[in-house]
Amino acid sequence: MPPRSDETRFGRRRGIGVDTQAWCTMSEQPSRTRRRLLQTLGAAGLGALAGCASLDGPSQDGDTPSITSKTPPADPADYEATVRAASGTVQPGGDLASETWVYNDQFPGPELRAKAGDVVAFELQNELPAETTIHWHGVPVANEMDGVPQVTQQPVAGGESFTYKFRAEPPGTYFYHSHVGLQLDRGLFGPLIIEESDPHVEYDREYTIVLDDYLTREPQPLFGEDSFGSGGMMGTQRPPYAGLLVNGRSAADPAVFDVREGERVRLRFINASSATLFQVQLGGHPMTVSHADGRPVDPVTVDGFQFGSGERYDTILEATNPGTWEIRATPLNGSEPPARAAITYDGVEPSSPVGPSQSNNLLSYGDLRARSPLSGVSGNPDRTFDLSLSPGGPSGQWLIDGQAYPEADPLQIRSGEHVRVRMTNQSPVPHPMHLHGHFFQVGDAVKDTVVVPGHMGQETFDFVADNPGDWLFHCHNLYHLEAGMARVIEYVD
Ligand SMILES: [Cu+2]
Repeated sequence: MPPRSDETRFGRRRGIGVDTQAWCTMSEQPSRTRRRLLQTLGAAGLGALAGCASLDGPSQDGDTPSITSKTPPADPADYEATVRAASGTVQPGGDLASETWVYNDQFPGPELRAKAGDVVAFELQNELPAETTIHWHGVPVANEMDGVPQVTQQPVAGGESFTYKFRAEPPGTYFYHSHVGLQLDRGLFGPLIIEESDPHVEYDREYTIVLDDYLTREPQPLFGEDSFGSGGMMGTQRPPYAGLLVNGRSAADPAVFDVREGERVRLRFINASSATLFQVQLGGHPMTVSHADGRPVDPVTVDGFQFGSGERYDTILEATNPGTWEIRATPLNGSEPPARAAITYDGVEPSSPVGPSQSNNLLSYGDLRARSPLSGVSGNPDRTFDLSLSPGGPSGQWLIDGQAYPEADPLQIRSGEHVRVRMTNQSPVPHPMHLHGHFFQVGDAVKDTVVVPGHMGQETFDFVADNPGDWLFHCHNLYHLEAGMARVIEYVD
């Protein structure tokens, strides 16, 4: 890996003077060169850029209003919690115990819950022998709270702490995780729930169901001189996992969710895996999808759904079929046995869970209708990016439009713009693409992560540039991210 922390504006090369006049002249240079210069110059260079940047496209004196950068709330926190990253032992069941890195000695990390509108303050205490950060996946926080090393903050050194403060909104099902290297795949993740005051679906109880792909050894990057030769393109997609887990439990000692006959149960499914596309189904029950990536949708009843790393679906279970039933999450891009958990009805004799039958009605993005579509994304966009997703480079990197992060041009936008991103997947494997800091409209759904299928699959999303800052846009397969599949989306006004 290149030594990223030495190359960035949050890096260690401080104290280089910036001649603003010279910088404005430099801004005429190709943007990749500018980016490198900027990275070398450090934070001062950014300020200079803000004063003189020019780029093609709609100008600021057009009809795109300028939008002020979001800042963390000044109000005192309504809810505070400490999230301590440290080594710990996890025991998912069977022979899967390992010593790894976790939050608050729990695996997954503790469920953080807040009410919509609360000011929350989460103190990350880093007791790891490495730098770390926390990213609040899906929550449009102020840029400086987004937890992306070298893009939004200096990583937090071992022995140090950092408090993330933001307003918990909008309500939804989210998760939080380390955004440093492959740390998420060690176990540094947990659910984050922002409660609705007035949900559009009724339910009597709820459970959070976190799906994960689990290693018993330290994760290693899959790219490098040998990866293409040894495994081909598929070999660079994901490591062989020791098991697939529900809430940190393997099928040998599964998580069990109790329900009562007649109840409506909200199940919040989070794909917190590092590289696994899952198909999720229940034994004995259809699933009514009520939220996609935390955003409310018109309820749609299906036999199951597929989702990629970083996606979330909330579903309502109508408990009308007493028994013991299986929740099954089958990997679609791996050969491990499915992740399994059980739903048991109160008062029913324990028995082995009955699995789902063949499904012929799986959710597709076209089934999703957001209750509150994004405003500002109808009509023609102010700016369109056509991006190919492909493998490439001599060492098996993963590219967005031919470039591997961090040696990649930022995608430059202006505040207030309606931006369209069209992606074509020139590889055989799916890519769950995630945009930080914004929701986007994909078809009639509002999401923050969308899977672009393999073999020339295409997806298009639209968003409004309403949260100024530098934001990461990347594949949420960590091994692809680590191999370059990311770009910075940069506001230049
Ligand atoms: Cu990918």
